[in-house]
Amino acid sequence: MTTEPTIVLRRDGRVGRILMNRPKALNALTLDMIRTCDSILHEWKDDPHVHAVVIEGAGERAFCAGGDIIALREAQVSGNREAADAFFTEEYALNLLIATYPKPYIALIDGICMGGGIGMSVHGPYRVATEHAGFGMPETAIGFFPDIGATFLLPRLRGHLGAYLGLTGLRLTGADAVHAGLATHFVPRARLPALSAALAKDGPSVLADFAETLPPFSLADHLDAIERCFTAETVPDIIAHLEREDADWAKAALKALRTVSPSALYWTLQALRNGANMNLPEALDAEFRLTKTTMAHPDFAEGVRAMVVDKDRQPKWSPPRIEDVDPAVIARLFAA
Ligand code: QUE
Repeated sequence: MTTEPTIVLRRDGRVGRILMNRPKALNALTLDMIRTCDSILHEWKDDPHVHAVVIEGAGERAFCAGGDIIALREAQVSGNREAADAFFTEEYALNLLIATYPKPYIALIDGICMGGGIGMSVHGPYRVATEHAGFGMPETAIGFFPDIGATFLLPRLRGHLGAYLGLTGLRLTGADAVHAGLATHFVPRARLPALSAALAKDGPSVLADFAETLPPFSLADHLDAIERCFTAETVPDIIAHLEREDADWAKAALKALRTVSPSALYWTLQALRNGANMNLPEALDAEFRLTKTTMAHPDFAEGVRAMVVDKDRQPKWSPPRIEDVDPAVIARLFAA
């Protein structure tokens, strides 16, 4: 029996190619995958034949759905903090390596790109999104928080879009991701093979030839209202502002906020606020510390159970309501 490698590496013309290859698991990142990417990026850094790196996900459904949170949940519930620490230490180091990589790093994002998948793409200089791309940071739905440097990235999006995305977990299409600044180029799926071949031949300068004119930002008419609502100081204030907006986008946002972990809303808003004043290494360090305290909260194991393990989508949050979250309990998670 042969097992498929979870990362497929290939040299092709002027580029080194990385394929995340767990299509049935939506290319969710295991520690092995993170280690393989880290070591090849170090090797290619000093390889004069590799002028740029191109990363893609296998299959049509996903670029990368995130981290292997099933394994992380098991590590947490069995008290194996070393395993969780190793995962996040190495994942965040890889995010920083991508952010500081001395050669062009080009992500071709066709399908969902969430959490750890954002970490594998958005820190690089070139992020190509197709009409099938879906960008999201849905960690509040699993009782976690937007990590992988998202506490650095999200507060820097315009008009408090980052708080909107990070709290609700709602997804952006590929074109909207370009408008929001998460992606840099919009290229139809049908042209990706030609783009990929051209990148191997001529490097990132070909991107401009493939990028399509963007359709309008679907949130364009709501940006002012999003800013008004998500600039609010506290989670209950954001809810109160949204309740005053008589619009479908606000109803969808409210529905999302009332579904995800109430505690995670609180610690996510605080983490995003803190990250606004940090550089990327500082934000990743703060995120690492926050993984320890938030994963020990019952909502993490319960959220992963409900959304990914049992898939019943009926998490029992503690406390169950936004109104019952004690801000002092949240504050302690940041002091640890
Ligand atoms: C929220 C999330 C994640 C999620 C579902 C959510 C997430 C993540 C996965 C995921 C998906 C497929 C897999 C896997 C994990 O799902 O971050 O191992 O095979 O990684 O509602 O934040």
